Parts: sequence; C-alpha cells; structure tokens
Amino acid sequence: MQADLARFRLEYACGMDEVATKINILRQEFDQTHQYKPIEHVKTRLKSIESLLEKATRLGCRRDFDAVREQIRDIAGIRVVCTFVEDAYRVADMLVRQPDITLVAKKDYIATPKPNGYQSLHLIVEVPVFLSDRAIQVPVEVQIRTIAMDFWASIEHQIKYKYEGNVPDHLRERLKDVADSASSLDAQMGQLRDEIRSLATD
Ligand code: 0O2
Repeated sequence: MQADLARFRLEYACGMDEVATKINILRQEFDQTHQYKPIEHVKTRLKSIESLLEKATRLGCRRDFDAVREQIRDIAGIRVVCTFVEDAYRVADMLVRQPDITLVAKKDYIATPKPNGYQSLHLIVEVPVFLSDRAIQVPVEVQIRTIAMDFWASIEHQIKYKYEGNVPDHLRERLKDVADSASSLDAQMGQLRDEIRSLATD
C-alpha cells in the first residue's frame, strides 16, 4: 500500500515537473529575448496526503486510487504569479497552445470573481509523462494570477485558516473591499503600462 501510494504521488510529481518546466522555459525566453518579465514567480505544490484524504471525504469519493484519480484533479498544483492581468491570459494561452498539453477545464475567476472577492485564472491541463513501460496523462492544476490577486489570496487564506473557515462578517466585508481595491490597482497599473508603451512608440 505504501509503495502504491508513493508510486501514485510520483506520477503527479512528474506531471507537475513537466508543466513547471514548460512555464520556466517561457519565463526564461521572455526574460532573455523579449527583455520583458510577464512572470514574477512560480510555485509548485503536491497535495499532502492529509489534504487529499480531507478532499476525498468532502467529495464522497471512494478511497481507491482510480476514484481519486478521476475525481480530484488538483493533486499537482502550480501557481504562476504575473505582473499584469493581460500577462495572466497571455501565459495561459501560450501554455494551452502547446501540442502536448490538453486543456481539461478552465475557471476564469478574474472575469467572474468568487463572491468573497477571490480572483485567479484556473486551468486543469493534462500532460504526458513517459514512464519506463508506458506513457500516462497526468492532470495538473495551474493557477495564474497577478501579484495583487496573489497578495489578497494569501492573506485571505491565512484569515480563513485562523478562523477555521468561519470568518466573521466584518472581516469578510473588509476582505471583499480589499479585493475590489486590488482589482482597481491591477486596472490602473495596466493603464499606466499602456500609456508608457504608447509614449515609447511615438
Ligand atoms: P490548496 O491548499 O491551495 O490546494 P475545491 O478544490 O473542490 O475546493 P474546485 O471548484 O474544485 O474547489 O476548485 P477551485 O474553485 O478552482 O479552487 C481550487 C483552489 O483554488 C483551492 O485549492 C485554492 O488553492 C484556490 N482557491 C479557490 N477559492 C479560493 C478562495 O476563496 N481563497 C483562496 N485564498 N484560495 C482559493 P484548495 O484545495 O482549497 O487549497
């Protein structure tokens, strides 16, 4: 069982590495040839066994590898933090256009934020992983967002953790206001960049 679990996690770790490599290649190429940095930083995480079991219980998922594989698609996760909103869409586009990447699902919480104010572009992509005896398709969740959205999400996550999910109403409202401010900051920064760009081409 322990060996099966290790093997199961290894598949996701490999899928995550494949997609992270693709994103890092895009990042390096932009840095070197376009002298422009759309990607600020990239983080990877493999869901812990504890969090995987908690999610399986929440979803009423059978405790076998095939059922978990089918129902839980964010076991391997990559977070890509971009400078501007436009960059988030651009990076998503460059990734899903790659021929060995299959886009399985997309949730655009930038266009339609969650009621609490959460913003991010979520993709579930499948990538092939070539093992010694076969190739498998591994799903990887890619969350793409701006620095402002990431700042908000990280503070909101800490607050939610502190209150074990029962965030008091007054804090919820404050968080929603701050999310609106983050959104406005992103919009203003985008406009500023557009103005600078148009000055450079004049
Ligand atoms: P962790 O520890 O980051 O992995 P579900 O995964 O079932 O809860 P769904 O619909 O499958 O929900 O996925 P969704 O809505 O695309 O969100 C999945 C992940 O997005 C979460 O993973 C968080 O990382 C992030 N996320 C979604 N909503 C929020 C939010 O309101 N605030 C913050 N800070 N992050 C959010 P996990 O598994 O919850 O956590």
